[in-house]
Amino acid sequence: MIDLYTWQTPNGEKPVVMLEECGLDYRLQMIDLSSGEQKTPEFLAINPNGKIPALVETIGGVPHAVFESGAILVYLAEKTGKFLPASGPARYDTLSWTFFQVGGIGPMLGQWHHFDAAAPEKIPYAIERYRKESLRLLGVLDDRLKGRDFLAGDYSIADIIHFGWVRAGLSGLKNDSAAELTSLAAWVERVGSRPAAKRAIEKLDQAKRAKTG
Ligand SMILES: N[C@@H](CCC(=O)N[C@@H](CS)C(=O)NCC(=O)O)C(=O)O
Repeated sequence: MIDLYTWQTPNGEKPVVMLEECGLDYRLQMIDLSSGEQKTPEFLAINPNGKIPALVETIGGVPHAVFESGAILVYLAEKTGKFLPASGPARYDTLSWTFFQVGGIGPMLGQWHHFDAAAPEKIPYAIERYRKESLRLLGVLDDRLKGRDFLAGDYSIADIIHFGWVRAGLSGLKNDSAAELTSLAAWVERVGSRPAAKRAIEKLDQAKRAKTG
């Protein structure tokens, strides 16, 4: 059985979409970030970095933990043989765009949101630095998607890993910059219309409400 430790955030959503796409059985274990459950000794034993998502699969009574969303998606793709080509250029194309999210889109949009909306002090230099880099990265995705349906050939973990972040990023953008990212906006619609993506969003929402009341 697979236990997914997660919360309703763009990083937390990625493996839920993947599990739904793969049709695997799993249990959602909600880790309430607002009450610090990600830093308990029990959770740190699963992910020493104290962040969601993390997955534990118990096979033959032996639990095996995987953390970092990119590693979790690769693990599930290799387990099922889905959404990541097994070899050759298509595999590395998919991995390149997958890790573009982990190393670029996630950290940059995350810092932008932090300095723009969450930081107790408004620091114009920090807001501008991360806003500019986030828009540049979103522009790279938009260019990539011109004339293509998905980031790396067929629908893959590269699309799954970007979906929540790009959806949140575009909805947070004021009209001016979002208007130019038309290929990316069309891709968000395309990925978001998949039944698995809809189920994942709904299941996370329900599980969060069940936990927080
Ligand atoms: N690189 C990590 C990032 C994970 C991450 O930043 N998770 C956030 C939620 S979106 C978290 O757990 N934050 C709680 C904390 O830092 O205490 C991944 O892709 O899995």
